[in-house]
Amino acid sequence: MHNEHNDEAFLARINNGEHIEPRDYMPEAYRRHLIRQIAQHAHSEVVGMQPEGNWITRAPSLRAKQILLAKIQDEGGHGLYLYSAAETLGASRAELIDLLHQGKAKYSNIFNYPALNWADIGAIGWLVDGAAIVNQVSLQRTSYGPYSRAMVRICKEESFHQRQGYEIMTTMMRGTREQRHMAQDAMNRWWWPALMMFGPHDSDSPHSGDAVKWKIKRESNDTLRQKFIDKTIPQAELIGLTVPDKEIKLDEKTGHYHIGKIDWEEFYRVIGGHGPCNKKRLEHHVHYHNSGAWIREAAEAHKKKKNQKQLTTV
Ligand code: FAQ
Repeated sequence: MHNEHNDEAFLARINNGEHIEPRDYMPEAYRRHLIRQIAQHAHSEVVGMQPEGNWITRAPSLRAKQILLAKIQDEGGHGLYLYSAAETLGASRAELIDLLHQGKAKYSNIFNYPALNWADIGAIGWLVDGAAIVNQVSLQRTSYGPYSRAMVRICKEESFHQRQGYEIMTTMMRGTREQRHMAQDAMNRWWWPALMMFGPHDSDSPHSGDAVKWKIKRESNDTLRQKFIDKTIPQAELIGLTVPDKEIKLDEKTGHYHIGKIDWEEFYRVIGGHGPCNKKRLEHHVHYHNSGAWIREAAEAHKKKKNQKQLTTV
């Protein structure tokens, strides 16, 4: 199947704005690029349940607990849509999880930081889901059909998550001095890692060339980061939070905020496995994956039994 004619026709379809579907011709490099990105995205959703899960039993009210539980379940569901999208490219969920456990697949830098107090749950919803939405709204127009359709559904839920996070931050900023201090402390710790979620600067991003050519990425890492910055700084100011960056300046002409330097050494350290919680996150995932083996076996046995029954009744 692989020949120049196919590759040319494939690029023409991409440039024409068409979706590529699972049974369509695609270059092997396009397929591999998507599996890497979708798998990392799926792992992020699932590992991202951990810092929040830590607060279910300590949520300050029944309402807050219900909302947090629903949000965490949503994240698990997002992981499932994404593993399914990767399966349409020929990569099984078991295989992808195995790569995660071997440390060969990444997940978002952001989930290697601890959630220390209740305001962190607000900061995760507002800043982390907020950053995820900016990226994912753009990915709704990605060229691979199943990924694009998964994004449409995920974005609807993420926007609710962002609002619940902002509500927590707003409530805390209207509270006592200690609560305002907790909210500011969470802002100080999550702001920079949230900016890193968009990946390295465009000039240092090895995958961006192909991603843009194949319209997997519709906007660059820096463009999306800037969108998030421009949207989020006024939200912080509105509730009295200070953005932890002395170099922030609004360019009146362009309407964009200028920010200080991002600490890329920290980013590479964290995604290289040496962040504050990398070890804990991975060990937790491995432990619960292994202790849940019995339910996967039971589900397989049930499926087999059901199929046999159907065969005997035909
Ligand atoms: N973290 O050349 P690029 C969420 C790696 S979902 C870790 O720019 P690319 C929901 C990158 O993989 C959050 N690693 O790469 C939620 C590559 O390494 P590799 C997840 C990162 O792929 C909320 C290397 O650096 N969202 O939060 C990161 O073109 C609350 C070079 O980078 C997605 O995954 C990073 N932040 O662009 C859940 C969105 N950035 O693979 C629970 C889909 C870069 O060669 C609670 N993904 N790297 O070993 C994307 O849009 C892209 O993959 C980027 C990176 C933009 C993340």
